[in-house]
Amino acid sequence: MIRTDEKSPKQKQNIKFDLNSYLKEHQELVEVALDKSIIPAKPEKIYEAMRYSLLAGGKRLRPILCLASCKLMGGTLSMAMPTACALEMIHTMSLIHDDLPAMDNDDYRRGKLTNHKVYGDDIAILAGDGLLAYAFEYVATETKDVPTDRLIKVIAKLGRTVGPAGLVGGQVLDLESEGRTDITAEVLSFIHTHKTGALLETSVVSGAILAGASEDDIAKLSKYAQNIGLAFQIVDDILDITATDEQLGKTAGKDLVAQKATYPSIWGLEKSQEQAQNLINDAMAQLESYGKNADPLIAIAEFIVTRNH
Ligand code: GRG
Repeated sequence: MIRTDEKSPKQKQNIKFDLNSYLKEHQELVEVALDKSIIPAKPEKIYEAMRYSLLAGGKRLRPILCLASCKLMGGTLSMAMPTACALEMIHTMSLIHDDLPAMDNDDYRRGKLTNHKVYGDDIAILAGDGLLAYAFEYVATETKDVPTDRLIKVIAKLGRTVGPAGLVGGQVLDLESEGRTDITAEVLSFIHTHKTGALLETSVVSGAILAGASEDDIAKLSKYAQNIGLAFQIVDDILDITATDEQLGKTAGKDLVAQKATYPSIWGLEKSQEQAQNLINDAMAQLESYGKNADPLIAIAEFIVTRNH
């Protein structure tokens, strides 16, 4: 007789969530959606430059966070996919502008020559501007089966995240801090919560808004995302010291050469690692009430502190 109440060997071992397969599957979905999102047209050069950076790979962490959070809150992948693509367009435009000679002056990004190295500074600026504007058009026109009030909330949140209260503000303070030796952990935290954390938080929260999540759920997911955002940046600073050019797909050790204030320069490597781990533990605690449904977001949080690229 077959006993249906008995646990299989797999269940007995309490098999861990397979993040690699999850990331691979979702990265593939995002790649296909991104490829379809921008159809080449005239003038050919600008579409080519926009697609060059948008389709250059990368972890696709922001779109995946948006999709995972929408799913956790009872929504579908298709409800969140246009926003997921827009998040990646915004992220990519910020990388293109960040790499310009007037900013960080980087030659490599995602293992390829930076946009301005291939197309020139003028086209790279315009490719960034094009991606930014198109991101908003894309969310507004392509989102289906989502009530308009939710969509407007998402569009407003995206706008706030990009502007002076988000990425732009963080980048300005970062530029002003260059070459200064008196940068405190508080200033550094302001820079990173704006430059990096804001877009990660918006990725998670916008997925939840699209799914119609309650204020209470949004507050928990926002806290989760703020914590992983800061941990992500601390790990980024650590990797700049410990990883290779090949692992990073860009020049390693740039912060040290530029004598830039980073978490390891303020706290040392060991304390930085410890702080990142504490933030990740706090992030995971926010999701306890969702049980196994939160496995993807929990595993992504763990990945952030253990990644080597
Ligand atoms: C947004 C209007 C506007 C202007 C841009 C240049 C700028 C203002 C802001 C800088 C933002 C920036 C480059 C922050 C760093 C974010 C970061 C940690 C990038 C690396 O992210 P990963 O590791 O990269 O997710 P991949 O390549 O995997 O996507």
